[in-house]
Amino acid sequence: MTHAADAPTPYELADSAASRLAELTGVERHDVALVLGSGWLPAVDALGEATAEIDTTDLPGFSAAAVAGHSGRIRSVRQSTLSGDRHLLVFLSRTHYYEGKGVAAVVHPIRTAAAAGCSAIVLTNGCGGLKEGWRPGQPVLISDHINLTGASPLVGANFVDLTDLYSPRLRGLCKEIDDTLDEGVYVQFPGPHYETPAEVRMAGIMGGHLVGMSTTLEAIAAREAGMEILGISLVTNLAAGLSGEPLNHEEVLEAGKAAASRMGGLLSQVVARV
Ligand code: 8IG
Repeated sequence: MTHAADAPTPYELADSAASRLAELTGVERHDVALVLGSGWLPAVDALGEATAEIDTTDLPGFSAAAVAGHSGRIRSVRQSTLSGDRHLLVFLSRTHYYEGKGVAAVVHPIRTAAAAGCSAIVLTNGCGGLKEGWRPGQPVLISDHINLTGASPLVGANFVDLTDLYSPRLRGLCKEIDDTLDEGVYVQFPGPHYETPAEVRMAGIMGGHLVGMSTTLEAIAAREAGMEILGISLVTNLAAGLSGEPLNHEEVLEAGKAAASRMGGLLSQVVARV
């Protein structure tokens, strides 16, 4: 036996968190999980009726989050659809890789959602946009990603396939709802600093269209857990060097407020059809 023999594995910790979540929310199983990124919080009320809201720190394995516009809370939302009620598990914030708490902490919500019964997850983020013509406030479907963190949530000889990581079926549903939606490749930088203009050019040469500090590690963990994944970026700013102006966090929050009703409508419609 190693010294870690009595420490829970990340999967056991997620099982404990899911059990406690069921107790605290009174919801035995959740159906679809959503993780809200920068600028997405104003869209949450469109999803349905909040039946419970808890602090992440009420659950095993979560630590406190602290970024303006994020709150370390988890909401259980009941959505009434033609095919009956479904229970959404909404993470109002995420743990970012740049917080230095380790990759296991970054993906603990994902594993908890899977353990809570979720078969699909919607990963949202706010990010910088590279494509000509994209404007702040514009949603973009993530078609694929490039993970520049150099990290993985998986440990050991666990060779998980990442083909079609971002579900073509769910992207298709989004386009049925809004046929103006564009797609792009999301590039995760480690952060917390934004990119230099040269790094943004590099991301473009590599085939990227969106630059951010989240999502890819979560998507990998969600794939490992067998969940269907939808990734949606809100372009909250043009990537560094493209607008002639420095980046700031306020424009991110502003773009979110301005886009809230469109984002809320898209999210609630797609979640109803997942
Ligand atoms: I909001 O331009 C947001 N998050 N890396 N670059 C990176 N992260 C971001 C950006 C951006 N905008």
